Amino acid sequence: MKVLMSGNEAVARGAFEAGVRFAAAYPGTPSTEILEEFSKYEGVYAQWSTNEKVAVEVAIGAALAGEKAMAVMKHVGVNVAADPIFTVSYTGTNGALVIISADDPSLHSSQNEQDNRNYAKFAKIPMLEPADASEAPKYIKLAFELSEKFDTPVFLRLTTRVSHSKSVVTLEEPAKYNDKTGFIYDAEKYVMVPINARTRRLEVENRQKALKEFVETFAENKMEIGNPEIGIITAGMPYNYAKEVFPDYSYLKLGMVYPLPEKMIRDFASRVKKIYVIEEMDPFLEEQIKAMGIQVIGKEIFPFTNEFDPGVIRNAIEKNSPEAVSPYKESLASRPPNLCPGCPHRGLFYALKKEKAYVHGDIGCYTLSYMKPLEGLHSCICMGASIGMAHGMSKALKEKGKGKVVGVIGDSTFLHSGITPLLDMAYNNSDALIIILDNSTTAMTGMQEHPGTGYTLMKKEAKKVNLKDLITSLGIDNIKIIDPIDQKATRSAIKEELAKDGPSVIIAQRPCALFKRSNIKPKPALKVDQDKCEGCKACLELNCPPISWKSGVTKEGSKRKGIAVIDETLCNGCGLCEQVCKFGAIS
Ligand SMILES: Cc1ncc(C[n+]2csc(CCOP(=O)(O)OP(=O)(O)O)c2C)c(N)n1
Repeated sequence: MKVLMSGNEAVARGAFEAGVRFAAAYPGTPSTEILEEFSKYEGVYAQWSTNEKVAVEVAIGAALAGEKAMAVMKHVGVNVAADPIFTVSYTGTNGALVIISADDPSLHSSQNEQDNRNYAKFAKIPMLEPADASEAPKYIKLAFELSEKFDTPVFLRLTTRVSHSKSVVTLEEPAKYNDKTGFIYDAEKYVMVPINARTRRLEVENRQKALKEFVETFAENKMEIGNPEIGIITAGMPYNYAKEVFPDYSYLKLGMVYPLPEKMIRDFASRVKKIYVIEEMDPFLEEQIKAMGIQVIGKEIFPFTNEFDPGVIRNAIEKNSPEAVSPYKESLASRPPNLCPGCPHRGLFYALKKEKAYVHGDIGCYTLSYMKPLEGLHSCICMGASIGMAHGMSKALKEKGKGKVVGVIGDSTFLHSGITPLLDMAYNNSDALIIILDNSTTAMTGMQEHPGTGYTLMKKEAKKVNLKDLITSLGIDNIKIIDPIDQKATRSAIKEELAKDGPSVIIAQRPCALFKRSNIKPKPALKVDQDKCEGCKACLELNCPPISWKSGVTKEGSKRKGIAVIDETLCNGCGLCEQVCKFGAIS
């Protein structure tokens, strides 16, 4: 049967067809749907881990027990997981281990644009890269086969466009699950103390050699000889773009982007006159091919940044210029993101702004509060960084920072990588205030469960971590729990905790406005009383989507030049604007 599937759905399907029954992940766009889809297949075990490092370690454990296991994450997740990844490359995997990295050229929803093909070379781990969803099932199967054959972890790299676009996928009969689980003692292979690691280090080089030979005949490295004047070496989604605009050129499409098939590349180079290497982001293939002594044209004319599209490729080759940009770029109106109506984060940041604090942010929906008019946070680096940064700044500013330095972090992010820096704060006696925005879910990536929600990915009830107890156990004495929509309570909690010496934590607790399991039911939409509104625009400072401004509505004896209006179809009735209006005009 043929079905239309996204790349992520196709990877999940392919893994299931390959007999994979074990997977762990931490959500992150563009990778998230892989585990969500995989978890729906019968007989599988799939879990959200607290972070990507844990996900990889869980998958390594399963692989050492003989399973075919996969760990899934977005590109920056590989940074978090890098420590175990670099060493499991030495130990090998016993069962099989595939690590999926979903990269995000153009930073559609990421804090950076790193090219994770570099990790393959850096960690000496082979990497496969499908060009679209239709190739994805075959590629994940091949990744597991390679892992078993060479006793190595294997990377499968996707990009946003492969993960999220749909292609026709041919479904195959799932392989029967073959239970090979058990544990074989082999300390020399699995205990990476220096004496053993030195031996394994040599094994890695032997494996590299074997892989380099294997890759010369790997069927997914495909040569298509057309017009011999121009040859294109490419991989992944850019192959489709190039094919669309230059169907007649000759192609070497690489299914394995590391290690490279040197003989095959030399053979291709001997058959064409001029070679372009077409790849998004880094000159990863280009540099390696140039190091073989083969002349190619690459980043002289293709951009280093952003996703390509057929227009980028056509422009670059026809205009022979790195200035070349896509002719399609200008057509979409920009739509800046905003917090949803009823979002609890809005209340917290509205109150926090009044303190004129130095706020270190983190990654989640709340990051959106940095924009005007809330201007709620003033830095954001990576998941978990807010706490360490607040602590560092507070120590550096000393007296100048007293009552000023704040870190804000979501509940999922806190559990991902906020616990250790908070322990550091307690241990080193910080004066910073940390605010945990506990909306009972991982909202930004689409409402995934985490240890604070009380449910697992597979919809089983789970132990729910008690944040207050956890934070107390780290050595923090000043802890307050507030509802961030309640402005009076929120403002006084922030004021009080900022004034204290030593570390403080406020847990701002209210479920996400879109959260289905919430016990807070949406209330009727609020309305503006036209007679009472003085047109002061205080409610507009909330940047709440339903609130807008209607000019030209004047009132006798008043400075009013217009009034606030609430779109009832958007308002969720949270009541924040009601508290902000000094004239009692909103109810
Ligand atoms: C290392 C890493 N992994 C995953 C992500 C993707 N991601 C961005 S924010 C976020 C979590 C947001 O949840 P939470 O902290 O609860 O805040 P909320 O969005 O619910 O306000 C995730 C998983 C990322 N940016 N970096």
